[in-house]
Amino acid sequence: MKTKLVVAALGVAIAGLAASGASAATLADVKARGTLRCGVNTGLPGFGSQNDKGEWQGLDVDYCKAVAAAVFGDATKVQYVPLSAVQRFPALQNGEVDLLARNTTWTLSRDTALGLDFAGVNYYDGQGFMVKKELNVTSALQLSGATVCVQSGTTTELNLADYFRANNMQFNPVVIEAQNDVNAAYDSGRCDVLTTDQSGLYASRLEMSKPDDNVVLPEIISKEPLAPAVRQGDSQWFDVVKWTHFALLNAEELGITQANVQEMTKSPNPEIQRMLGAGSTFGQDMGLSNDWVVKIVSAVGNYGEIFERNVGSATPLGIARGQNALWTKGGLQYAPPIR
Ligand SMILES: N[C@@H](CCC(=O)N[C@@H](CS)C(=O)NCC(=O)O)C(=O)O
Repeated sequence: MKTKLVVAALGVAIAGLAASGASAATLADVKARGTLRCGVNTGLPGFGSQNDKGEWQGLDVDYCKAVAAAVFGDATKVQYVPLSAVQRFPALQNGEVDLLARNTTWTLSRDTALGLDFAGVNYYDGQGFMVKKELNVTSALQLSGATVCVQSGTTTELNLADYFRANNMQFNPVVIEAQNDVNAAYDSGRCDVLTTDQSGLYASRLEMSKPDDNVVLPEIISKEPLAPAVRQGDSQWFDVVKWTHFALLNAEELGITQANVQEMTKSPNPEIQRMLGAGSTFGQDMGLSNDWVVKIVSAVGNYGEIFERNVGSATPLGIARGQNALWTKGGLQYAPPIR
């Protein structure tokens, strides 16, 4: 009985894949198509948004570019597919995108029931609250009875309910699908509180009519490890995305930058030589070229450069490295070795 059920469920899953044209050979499909289809945010400054020339930019967007550079040696071979929180998982499941790089929290149910694989955390985040300064609130524990604006289809919505319940507090949720509308609802005074990932709060604050009239409260109520994701069941493609992420971290650790990567190919350091393809076949073993890391770092720099360019202290978001510093600098970012 149990076996029959499993077989039936598998049949539905396989039929779903066949109907959508998604296959387990994503790397071959991407190469044949000549572009990577990358699911990104519809517009989250610092992570995935379009500039005034219509060009995509952000930390997640740089991950799309890094994977395109690894596959094609050309970071421009990306077709960006903007997705709302609700749209993102079906788009990956049905093969509309090859990679989802959209401030998506790695959770058990997404990794199992939703059939995704997460390639590694490209930003350690956590959920927070923003309120109007005039409310004179200094802690989230003072928010009982508040009206809270939140985006649907997110972990945010679920954590919000848990937090208020756990602290015996009441709240009135205003649940909205598009983040722009969430921001507008809060800005117009329809809600007392806006809640989302801390990174998103800093981005949202920039979009308020008077950014300085808003304050982000100190409490972080959840773990939001944001991670690029692929469909389950395609280890080769999963490896390409996972090791692109690890290459970006290892490049930072070894001091390989966008500016010096060509020079570094002549380095006598065996670790750097291995990574940049001298005398190794690591790239080829994954279905890429052996200078895959040179291509990635030439296109987007290392992880630290991606971070600073998009969300770091010199950007409007002004976020410190914090937990996103390398493990050698007191942070959580750590990659297995390339050998
Ligand atoms: N990390 C959370 C939240 C992701 C999320 O969608 N966050 C919102 C608020 S920062 C967002 O990106 N909205 C932009 C949009 O949908 O255009 C998750 O994976 O569920």
